[in-house]
Amino acid sequence: MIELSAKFLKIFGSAKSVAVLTGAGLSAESGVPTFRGTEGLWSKFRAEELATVEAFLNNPKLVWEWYLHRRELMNQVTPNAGHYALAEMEKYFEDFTLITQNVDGLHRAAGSQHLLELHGNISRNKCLECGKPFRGEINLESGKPPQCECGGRIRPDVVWFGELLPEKVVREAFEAASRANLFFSVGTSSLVYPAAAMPLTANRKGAYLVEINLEPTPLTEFADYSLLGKSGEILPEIIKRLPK
Ligand code: BV8
Ligand code: ZN
Repeated sequence: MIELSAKFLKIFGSAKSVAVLTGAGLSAESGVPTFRGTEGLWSKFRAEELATVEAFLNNPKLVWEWYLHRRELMNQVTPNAGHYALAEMEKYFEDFTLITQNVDGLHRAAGSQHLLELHGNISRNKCLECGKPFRGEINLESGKPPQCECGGRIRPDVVWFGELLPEKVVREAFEAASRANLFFSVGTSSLVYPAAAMPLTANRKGAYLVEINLEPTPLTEFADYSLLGKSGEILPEIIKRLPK
């Protein structure tokens, strides 16, 4: 049984506007490797080698192989109790926004509606040049990435390092963070910007900031309440305390 602070429960019971930022830690219990953990996806490769436009232009086959491998993985995993708890939480607040850095689609699969995907979605493809969505088969036999009608190269529809996040999604996320009474940062190492700036914005604008993570992060010192542990265990405990 996880002890929850009385102060937190009071705020949780009276909050009107809630926002949540999630990272790879939320999907870890579904079997999706995180990025920076010891078994992290990038332990073999470094982010810069793969999740950048340069890497793709340099070696499209390698980058596509990495994404196809991860897509394979995503097709075999299902949401965990943490995803379902957040989908449940959404129903209890008139203003609830789920902001995710994850590209695995598990929040939508768990039933979350008001979802902002900051870094795109690994199941979607688009043209590098004209941005048009591409629904065709990704066949690497030729060694070159599939081509768009415009002649451009097809890439995964995710945001790479050095790329801007979708403008509308970022604006809505910062607006949600700014008006939140209560902000949860869950399962993220709080290293990647601009996502990592969102909990800080919420805190600065007066939100009660809760961090749920396996380990402390650079955000921990700013958190009003820090819960160390598994999101798949802690979030369901919190949901149990929702006003019936
Ligand atoms: C941008 C999609 C404007 C792709 C991702 C130098 C040059 C260029 C850019 C920069 C630079 N310096 C800084 C920047 C900005 C850069 C950045 O922030 N870099 C960091 C690393 C320093 N950001 C960008 O480039 C962004 N764009 O700023 O554009 C610009 C333009 C030009 C130049 C400057 C700025 C774009 C960032 C988006 C990159 N794309 N992913 C893909 O997935 O392949 S980021 C990637 O990291 C994922 O999206 C992931 O979600 C995200 C963050 O990682 P986390 O989710 O936090 O995962 P991580 O493994 O790190 O941590 C997991 C945590 O969970 C751990 O703490 C662990 O303890 C915990 N955990 C584990 N299990 C559990 C758990 N917690 C609870 N329960 C558990 N069971
Ligand atoms: Zn195109």
